[in-house]
Amino acid sequence: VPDSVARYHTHALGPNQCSSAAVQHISAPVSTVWPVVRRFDKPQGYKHFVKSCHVIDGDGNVGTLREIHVISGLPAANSTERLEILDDERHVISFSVVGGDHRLANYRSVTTLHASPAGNGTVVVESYVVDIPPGNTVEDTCVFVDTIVRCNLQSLAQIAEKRTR
Ligand code: A8S
Repeated sequence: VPDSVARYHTHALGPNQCSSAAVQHISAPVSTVWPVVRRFDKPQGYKHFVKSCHVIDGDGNVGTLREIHVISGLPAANSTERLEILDDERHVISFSVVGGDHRLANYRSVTTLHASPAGNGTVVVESYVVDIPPGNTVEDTCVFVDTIVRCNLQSLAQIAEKRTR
């Protein structure tokens, strides 16, 4: 495991929190994937659950706040999120959930891109920490979040691979 993975994806867990990670291989270079991932103001560029996004405060640097609205059918309406890390050299982005009408309190994720050791591709690692909602189990919570994260990473792969062809 590269140092950078251990460094960014090791999370301290509170007593009522859970954490997991997903890995996605993309057949497109980091230089194609990163411009999509780094747009804190435009998560709907690859996250299909996001219907709209408005920057509430900030200029795209750390501390910027956005409000997203999600598509119907989810147990959520909107979410207020803060940009925690944006590192264009190391290809790291992280945000935390600071409010909103949903059940994922204190959600925080970190996404890192790595040039794939095999050649022209990218390996994306995304990990998260979240509070276990009252009445839910660790298992339920991880299944729900893992599903969203995996959908987002698959969609990212499709978009980046299309741009590479
Ligand atoms: C992300 C990751 C997640 C987003 C979750 C897990 C969310 O936007 C959705 C449904 C919810 O119930 C919570 O990278 C919330 O965006 C799709 C509104 C936060």
